[in-house]
Amino acid sequence: MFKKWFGKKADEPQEANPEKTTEKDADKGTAKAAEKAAAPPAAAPAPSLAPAGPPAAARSASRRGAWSLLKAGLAKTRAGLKGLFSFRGKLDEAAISQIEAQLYAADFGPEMVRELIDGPKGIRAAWKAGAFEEADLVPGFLRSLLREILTRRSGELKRAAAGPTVYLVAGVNGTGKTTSIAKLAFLLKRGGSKVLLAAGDTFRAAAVEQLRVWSQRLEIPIVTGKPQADPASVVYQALDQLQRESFDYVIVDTAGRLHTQKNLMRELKKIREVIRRKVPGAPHESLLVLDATTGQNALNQALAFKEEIEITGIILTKLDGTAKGGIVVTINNRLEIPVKLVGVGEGLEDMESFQPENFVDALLEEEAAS
Ligand SMILES: Nc1nc2c(ncn2[C@@H]2O[C@H](COP(=O)(O)OP(=O)(O)O)[C@@H](O)[C@H]2O)c(=O)[nH]1
Ligand SMILES: [Mg+2]
Repeated sequence: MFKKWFGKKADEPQEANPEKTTEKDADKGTAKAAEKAAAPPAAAPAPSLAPAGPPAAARSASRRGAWSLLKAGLAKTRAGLKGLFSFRGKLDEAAISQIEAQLYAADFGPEMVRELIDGPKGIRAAWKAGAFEEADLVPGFLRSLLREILTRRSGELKRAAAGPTVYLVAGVNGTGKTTSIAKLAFLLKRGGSKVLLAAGDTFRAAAVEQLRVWSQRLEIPIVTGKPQADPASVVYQALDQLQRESFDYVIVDTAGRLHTQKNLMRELKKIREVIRRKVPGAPHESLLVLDATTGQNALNQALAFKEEIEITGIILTKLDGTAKGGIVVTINNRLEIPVKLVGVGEGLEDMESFQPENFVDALLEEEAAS
């Protein structure tokens, strides 16, 4: 049943697809670019990712930078939701139907739309209780309800209480694993941490090369194996180096795989086992990378992966390439796994830790007021 969106034969590792482009290309040179240009060139990292938090001033500059980044990344979704700001007078059934349709269009997903519209704290209940004499209260109402729902299950990236932290990164091919690893390594390094990369995607030389290029750009060491080497052995070597040279973090890249590829899922389990045995308490996060532009399919991928291996957090990429940013809400709610990082572009700085308040504000800010 997953074949139509996975689209590859079982047990055949998927090929890397660095040329893959998204709708984002159409955005080049537009408002997004202008907004990015206006942002501080080197915003400090999200405090949670730095070993010792940056000073307060840097932190507030960072928040501003991250805020405009997220706002730019969610531009398409926000544009799709702008009808929510147009209601005037008293709310009625027709307006509620329109709200419902817009939430669906933004990929909030059936369960979440039901909760927002018909849940005990939803719009219809509030309307019946007389809370909507003024329909222009809708965006504010949705903002606070969404914040509450998202905060139920949100979380920062975990770190080892003492000693090195290991992050394992997995997912379907082309979702943005390698790029996200580079972005994360960049954030951690900028926060003052010593980072090591492990090129666990040994299936294709090009995949190792891609991570090597990032490692050179970032000036972060990398452990690679021979072509077709057992990825678990590469990870083992990386963990050896981690312990010998006292790194703070190792981030493990893996080959793209489908949950139906049983031998590749076994391989992933083996990698986890090697990590678990070699570093007590590790991996501190097993992160599944999902491509937001695939909408509800991303959710299906996650459900399928979750059946196979333990996933502790989601990296949701390419939010900039979709008008369906509501998928973040769906994923957070349905999976019982928090979205921890969101990717909003191809550049190194285009990722941030997921914070419900910022996300909801960026999603539902009235364009005229921004
Ligand atoms: N627009 C956009 N593109 C992204 C993002 N993250 C990754 N990509 C692009 O997605 C493509 C596949 O990324 P890659 O990291 O090679 O995926 P992998 O196969 O999962 O390792 C590349 O062209 C990346 O530049 C993102 O947040 N936004
Ligand atoms: Mg890759």
